[in-house]
Amino acid sequence: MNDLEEASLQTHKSYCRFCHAYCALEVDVEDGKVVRVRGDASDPVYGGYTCEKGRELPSALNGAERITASLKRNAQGDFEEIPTAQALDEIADRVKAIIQKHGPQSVASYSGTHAFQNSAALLVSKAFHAGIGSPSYYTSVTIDQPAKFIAPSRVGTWEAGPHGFEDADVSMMIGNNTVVSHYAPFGGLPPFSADKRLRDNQKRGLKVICVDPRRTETAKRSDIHLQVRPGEDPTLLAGIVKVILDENLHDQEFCDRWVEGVETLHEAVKPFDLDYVEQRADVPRELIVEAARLFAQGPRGTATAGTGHNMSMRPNLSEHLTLALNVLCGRFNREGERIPNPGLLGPGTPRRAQALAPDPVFGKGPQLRTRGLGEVFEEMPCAALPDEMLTPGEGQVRAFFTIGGNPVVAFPDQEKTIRALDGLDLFVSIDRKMSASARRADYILAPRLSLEREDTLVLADSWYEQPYGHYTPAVVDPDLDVIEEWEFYWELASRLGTPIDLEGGTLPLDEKPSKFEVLKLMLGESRVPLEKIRDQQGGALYPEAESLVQPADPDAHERLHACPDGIAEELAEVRDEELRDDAGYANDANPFSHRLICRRLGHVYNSSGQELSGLARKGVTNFAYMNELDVEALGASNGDLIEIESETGRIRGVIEATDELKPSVISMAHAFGGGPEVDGEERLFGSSTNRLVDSATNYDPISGMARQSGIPVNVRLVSD
Ligand SMILES: Nc1nc2c(c(=O)[nH]1)N[C@H]1C(S)=C(S)[C@@H](COP(=O)(O)OP(=O)(O)OC[C@H]3O[C@@H](n4cnc5c(=O)[nH]c(N)nc54)[C@H](O)[C@@H]3O)O[C@H]1N2
Ligand SMILES: Nc1nc2c(c(=O)[nH]1)N[C@H]1C(S)=C(S)[C@@H](COP(=O)(O)OP(=O)(O)OC[C@H]3O[C@@H](n4cnc5c(=O)[nH]c(N)nc54)[C@H](O)[C@@H]3O)O[C@H]1N2
Ligand code: SF4
Ligand SMILES: [Mo]
Repeated sequence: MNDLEEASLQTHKSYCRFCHAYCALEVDVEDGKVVRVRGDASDPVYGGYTCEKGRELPSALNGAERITASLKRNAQGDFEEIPTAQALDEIADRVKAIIQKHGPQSVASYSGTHAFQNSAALLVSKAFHAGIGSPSYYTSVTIDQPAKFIAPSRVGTWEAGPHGFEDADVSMMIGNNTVVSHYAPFGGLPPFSADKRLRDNQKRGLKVICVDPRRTETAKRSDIHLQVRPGEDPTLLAGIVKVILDENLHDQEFCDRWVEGVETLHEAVKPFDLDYVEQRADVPRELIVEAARLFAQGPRGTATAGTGHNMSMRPNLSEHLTLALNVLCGRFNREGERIPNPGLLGPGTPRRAQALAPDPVFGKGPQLRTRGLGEVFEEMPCAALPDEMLTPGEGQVRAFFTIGGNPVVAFPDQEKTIRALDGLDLFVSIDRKMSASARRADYILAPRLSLEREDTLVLADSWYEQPYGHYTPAVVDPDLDVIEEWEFYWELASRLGTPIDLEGGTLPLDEKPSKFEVLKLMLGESRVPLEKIRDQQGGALYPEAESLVQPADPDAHERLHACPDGIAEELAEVRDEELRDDAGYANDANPFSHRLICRRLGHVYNSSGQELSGLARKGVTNFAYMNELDVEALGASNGDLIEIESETGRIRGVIEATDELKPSVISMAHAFGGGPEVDGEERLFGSSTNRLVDSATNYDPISGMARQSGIPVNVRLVSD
């Protein structure tokens, strides 16, 4: 590098927003362009870690596939560039007319995974909807793991929170592969430099139990791997709970003081004896007992679950039984202990060693017209959104905004989703590329991307096991006519004259506030002032946020519910299911030979990344991974095409043999492929497993979650 080049090169601290792990970065900028990123080795939490996706950020910002100007569909159906301000005027006029004619409920938003990466998008969008009086607010949480909110809301919560990971003796990870996904619920393996973190903790003695139908990267490192039959977590977990209670391995002192319903739960799991569980879940009884004893022995550490069992049938029951393991074994922080995840941005209220009453997050608030579904934790369930677009009458969704999401490949029942989107009066997408969904929109607004935005760690605030914070300025300005996701809602609200009320006050509508002002109003009073985090370069620890668990109120009387209403009944239903087909699968009238399960691939993020050449090199199709014996039985070999058919749809996939799966299981990533326009090009684009998913019959009655893993399918060899 010569002196001149060196002079124009600047390095800034920031963080990656390709996924929810937010790795701290050093970003090299030359002539206003990001040319390189690397992990910030001085960061106290990440220590310099990045993954293959984060390292492609320069091409995500500068790549040819980036939408660099807002687009409008013309009368011929083609997209034409339009100034963003003009697009906003036109959109606002159309929204006004739609609200006048059909009421506010007809205007809906869906925030997908990339909306979560903009720290102001979600809450401003939600407040916009409240401001126009529309309950039609949807996010990807309701096609992800809504059971994570539902289960504790039925059980009650422990104010001082669950044990953390860093001092755990045991960790049970169920349908969760954090070393690849960089996702874990609190108490599980923190997703920050996860691989090294797992290794370091195992070195100090942590024991790991993994529950997964695939011998994943996590399973390979585990002390015990329970290779459960897809969808049979309720049975397996009921069996583990039964062993713990039969053998009196639970924390009796904790349960006596703080838990009710232990006997009821014990009674409800009685029919799940080892013979039955072994046969149904296909896990050797010795391993079930060993896992139960190892977990119960603890004494510290939690059971946590990822998408695996949440995508399967009965997610609320599985998530409840996961939580029940923690409740029975008392895996909560006690008086005088350090709170592992104090968070910086929440209010500084004390955390006491006591139970808080259950407060169900469902069954109240507005109802939908679809399948008896309604609001869950103040959101509407995505699985019902296409029906709400298609069903005529009052409340029909006519105007739809998708923000950093791709419903065509992410929502259950692709055919219905496409029909619903194509029938809208107005469809606006904010997306950086011409995704399978964006290509169906009336307007595509070009977003300001990560590294071009100021942001702070709102979503992840309570995920850190240290008092960690990071506020990044925008590192570059793209010099394009682009918009932030929250600005879209502010621009609409200012044109409609509707309020955006946030925690700390109302957004001014006459003059656009700065992002900092928006974040301040959004967060209200925070434990560490946002100014302080903003003024610090890079990620840092804020020891003043450290806190210890306070004693319980002397008259604390609430208790955690080990077996809230509905759980015993659901367990009884599970036990009543007939084990019908050869593979021992329950509850399916039709004899399907295989089960298709979900998984994540390291080099892409749902439907993002496939378009970047550096990542595409690692594969552009979502291989259908299957056991060698299954491949042989088809008379096939690696690279051959198969047709995979469920009760309601069919896709094609490229075979890849693996010994990580038992026979009869196919493991395939979702969010590949596109609409019918890429049919026949599975080798180039993959295919959408959601074409196999039926949202109308196999769904959870509380959250609407459809069965998106453990999908019963048949397979046959086909030719190109
Ligand atoms: N069968 C099955 N279905 C599933 C799942 C499964 O395991 N199996 N998983 C479910 C889960 S957990 C989730 S979260 C959903 C995901 O559902 P979605 O969030 O709807 O899907 P993504 O593919 O993540 O969509 C992200 C979109 O954001 C765009 N994007 C990328 N960067 C930016 C940016 O900086 N700004 C903006 N505005 N847009 C950007 C991408 O181009 C892409 O179109 O899918 C669910 N669907
Ligand atoms: N690289 C990468 N990272 C990602 C994503 C990505 O697409 N790529 N997506 C992001 C998103 S949106 C999310 S929500 C998180 C999800 O994060 P994780 O939940 O950790 O996602 P996965 O890695 O798919 O792990 C799910 C596991 O569940 C297993 N599984 C499938 N069916 C069953 C079942 O019936 N029972 C049990 N016990 N296990 C089952 C699968 O084999 C798989 O190993 O990851 C995020 N991170
Ligand atoms: S894990 Fe990878 S994609 Fe996720 S934040 Fe870190 S570098 Fe970015
Ligand atoms: Mo997700």
